[in-house]
Amino acid sequence: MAFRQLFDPESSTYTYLIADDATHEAVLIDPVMEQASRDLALLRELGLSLRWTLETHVHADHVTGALAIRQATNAQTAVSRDCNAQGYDRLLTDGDVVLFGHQEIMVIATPGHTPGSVSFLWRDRLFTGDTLLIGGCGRTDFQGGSAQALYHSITARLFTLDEQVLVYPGHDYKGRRVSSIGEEKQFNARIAGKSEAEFVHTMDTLNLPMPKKIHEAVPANLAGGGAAALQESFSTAAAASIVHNISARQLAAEWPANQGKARLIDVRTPAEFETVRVAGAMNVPLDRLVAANLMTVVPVEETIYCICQTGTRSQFAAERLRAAGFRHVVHVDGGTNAWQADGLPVVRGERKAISMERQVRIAAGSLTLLGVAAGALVHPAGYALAAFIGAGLFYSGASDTCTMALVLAKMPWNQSASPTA
Ligand SMILES: N[C@@H](CCC(=O)N[C@@H](CS)C(=O)NCC(=O)O)C(=O)O
Ligand SMILES: [Fe+2]
Repeated sequence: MAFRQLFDPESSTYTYLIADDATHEAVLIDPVMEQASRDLALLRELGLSLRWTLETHVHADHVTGALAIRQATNAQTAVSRDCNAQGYDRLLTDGDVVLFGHQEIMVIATPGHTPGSVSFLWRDRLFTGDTLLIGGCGRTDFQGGSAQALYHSITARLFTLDEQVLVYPGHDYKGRRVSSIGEEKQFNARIAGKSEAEFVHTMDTLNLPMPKKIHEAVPANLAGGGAAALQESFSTAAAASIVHNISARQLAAEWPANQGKARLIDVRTPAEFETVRVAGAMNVPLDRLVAANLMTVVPVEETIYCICQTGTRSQFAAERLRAAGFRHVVHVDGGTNAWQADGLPVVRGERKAISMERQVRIAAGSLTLLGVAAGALVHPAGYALAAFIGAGLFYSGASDTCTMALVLAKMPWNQSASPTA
C-alpha cells in the first residue's frame, strides 16, 4: 500500500494519496490546484491509476485540484451532497463507501466547519478535513458554519471511534502531521473536557481574519470547474504536467536564439554524440541522466530540449526530467535523424560511431544466429537463446523500450574518445 501525506505550503493544506497494492488504484483526498502537477507526477512515478479525488468540504482557502487532475487522469471527483456544489461526478452522504481496488473508504458526515464537511475513514486512519485539527478545529464563522453542529460532530461522531485511530487533518499551521483520537480527546485545547456552551463561546470569540483566497476559492470549489476562467487555469495546470513535443525544424527555429537561456541535452552515447550532433548540444547519456544532479546546474524554470537519435530515448529523458520538477521540458520528435533529414546543419567529429539502432540489429542478429547454430550443432538448449532474443525484440517493439540498447550504451566503444568529454 502506498500512502503519502503531501503539503501545500501556501495554504498549509495536506493532500493524501492512498493506493491499493494489488490493483495499483488510488485516491487523492483534498488535492490543491497549484499542486496538481506534483500529484500527477507522483501518480506516474508510482505507476498508479487514480480512481477518485475526494473533498472533505468546499474549501475557503484554496481551489481544489480535482478538476485539473480529472482532466489529466479520468479520475472521478466526489464531494458531499450537503455542500450544494455543482460539477462533481459523485455526491456523497453519510455512511457511503468509496471503493478503489480492494480498499474501502467510509464517509462520515461531520457538519460544523461547513454544513457539507465530511471525514473519511480508511482502515485505522481518519481524514478529518477541517472538522478536527491537531489541537484545534476548523472555524465556524463563514460558509454556513455552526459551532453547535461541530461540537456534536467531533464529540458524538469522531470521539466515539477507537482511540487508536490516527487523525490526519486537512491543515496544520505549525508543522504537525498526525495525531490520534485518543490524543485529541485528551489534549485538544478547544474541545477536550469542554461543555457545548464553553466550546460555542470559544468559537464565537475567535475573531480570525478571513482566509486570503476566500473570494476566489469558494465560488471556484462550489462551481466545480463550471466557470470558464477556471477551466482555463485547470487546463494550464494540466498542461504544465506534460512534456511538449517539437519537430526538428521547430528546434532549428528556436534553439540558436535561445542558447544561453535554454539547454539542449543530447542523451545518446558519447560515441554517437561525437560522430554527429546539433551545435551547442550538451551530452548527458540517458543511462547517466540524474535529474537531481542536473538541477544543481540548471534552474527548474529553464527550458530543456531533449534530443537523441530517433526520438525514443529523448522521450524517456524528457519525462524523467518533467517528473522531477523541471517546468519546461521539450522533446524533439525524430531526433538527430530528423534534424539531418531536414538538411539542418550539424557538427561532425572524427568518429564514425555505428548508430545504436544498428548496433541493436547487429547484436540481436548475431545472438539469434549463434543460438540457432548452437541448437543445431551443440545442444537443443541453444534454440532458447534465439527464442529469448525474438521475445525481447517483440517486447521492445511493443513497448518501445530497448534493454539491449541500454546494455550496449555501457560498452567501451560507445564511450567518449577523449577522457574529458
Ligand atoms: N491564514 C489562512 C487562514 C486559513 C483559515 O482560516 N483556515 C480555516 C480552514 S479553511 C480554519 O478553519 N482555520 C482554523 C484555524 O486557523 O484555527 C489563509 O488566509 O488561508
Ligand atoms: Fe476549510
